[in-house]
Amino acid sequence: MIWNRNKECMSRDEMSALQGKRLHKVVEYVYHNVPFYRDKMQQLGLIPDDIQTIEDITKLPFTTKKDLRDNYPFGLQAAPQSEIVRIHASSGTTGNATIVGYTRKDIAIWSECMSRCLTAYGVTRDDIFSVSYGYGLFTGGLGAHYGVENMGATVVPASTGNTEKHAKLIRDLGITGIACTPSYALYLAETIDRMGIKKEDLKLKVGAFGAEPWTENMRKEIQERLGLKGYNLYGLSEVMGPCVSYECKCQHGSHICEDHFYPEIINPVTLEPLPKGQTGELVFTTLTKEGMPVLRYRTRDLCALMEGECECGRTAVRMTSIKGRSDDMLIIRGINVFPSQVESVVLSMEEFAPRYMLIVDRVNNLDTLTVQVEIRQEYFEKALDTIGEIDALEKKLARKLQNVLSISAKVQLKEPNTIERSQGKSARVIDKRVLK
Ligand code: DLL
Repeated sequence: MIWNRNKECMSRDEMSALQGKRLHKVVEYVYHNVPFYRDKMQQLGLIPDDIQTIEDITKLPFTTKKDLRDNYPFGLQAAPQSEIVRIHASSGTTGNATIVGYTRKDIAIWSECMSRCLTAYGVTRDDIFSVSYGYGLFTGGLGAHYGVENMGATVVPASTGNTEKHAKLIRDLGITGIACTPSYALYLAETIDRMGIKKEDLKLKVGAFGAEPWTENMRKEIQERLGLKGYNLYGLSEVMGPCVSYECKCQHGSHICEDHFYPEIINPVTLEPLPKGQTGELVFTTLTKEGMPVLRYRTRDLCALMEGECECGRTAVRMTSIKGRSDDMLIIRGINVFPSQVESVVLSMEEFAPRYMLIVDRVNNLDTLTVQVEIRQEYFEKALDTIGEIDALEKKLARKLQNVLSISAKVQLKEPNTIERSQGKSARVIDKRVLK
């Protein structure tokens, strides 16, 4: 089944013509409504009429997460506040979140694209679908939720946490589909085992997994343990949320909703477009968004584009799985974490030297984060006499980190000069997770 045959199966010429028309419109719209884009275009000597076809896109400037951060909170918003019906936020690199506002039309397009994904996975109105991405500022929960409702299937807004209760609901309600991070799916499988629930007692058929990198081995393990078929779901808040691309039954790359999100692949160093099929940094331009459109947004995700019709009948261009990042962003329990966010917290506390280390691990399929920080020599000599004081300082840092990162971290205070100094570029992260 195909949710929107008109758009998902367009001929290349029709698609390019539509993209060109939409690109011109969005460029005109941001030129008149977002001073940031107008300034950037003026610096390049561009006016909206210079952008007529989709090929003209390479004339436009790039947008980065730093641009969003520098214009925090609403600087890149194009629609008036009265038109914004929802706001989501994603991690910034130094504590300031990236704020994304959506108009009613944006939410309708998001839901439509999410319904395309679910239909490609084989979900129908008869399915009961549980959404176990976090609900809240993160786009995962509400994004997937609206897509399920939009297509008329039944949504169970299970969210994360409370896994035993969730496992019981999956069995008792005969839940047939689940949307969550792949690592949460493995954790759920373990919980189900521990509770003595058998795979045969479950009706699960489909999993919509994303928000973090995962491998074919993880897919196999999840499928085996939960008795379902796992599909990739990709997206990012700055562009929309989950729904930007999705696997079909052929599972040979993820189809991009390219009538709404135009993809390019660039060399992250020279910023030049790369020839078709080469791996580089994925860049998106939103073609229809009203709330916060982005022009040539650098995702930092590394992948390649695959053209040509897929056996499923869709013509929409596909992207390979994400091969890595061109920056230092970590994804821990589905949440984006930048080492610089930890640094900003450490530097804000006089008790600490600017020496820290993030240790990321995966224990029983759950990501853990440990932050080691060196206590400043003066402070160590003067103030830290008792275990109680060390304990209080640990708790204070843990609280601040939780506030900034939105996930909990275990804090380990270190004596002065004990965190290993690296020779060249300082290594701040030890990621022990091996994605098998
Ligand atoms: O993670 C949106 C989302 C929610 C996607 C639920 C899929 C499912 P952000 O928090 O802004 O948004 O993080 C976006 O997560 O640039 C990738 O690095 C990574 N990512 C998202 N989906 C995948 C995936 C959501 N399927 C960042 N595979 C992106 C690998 C993914 N990485």
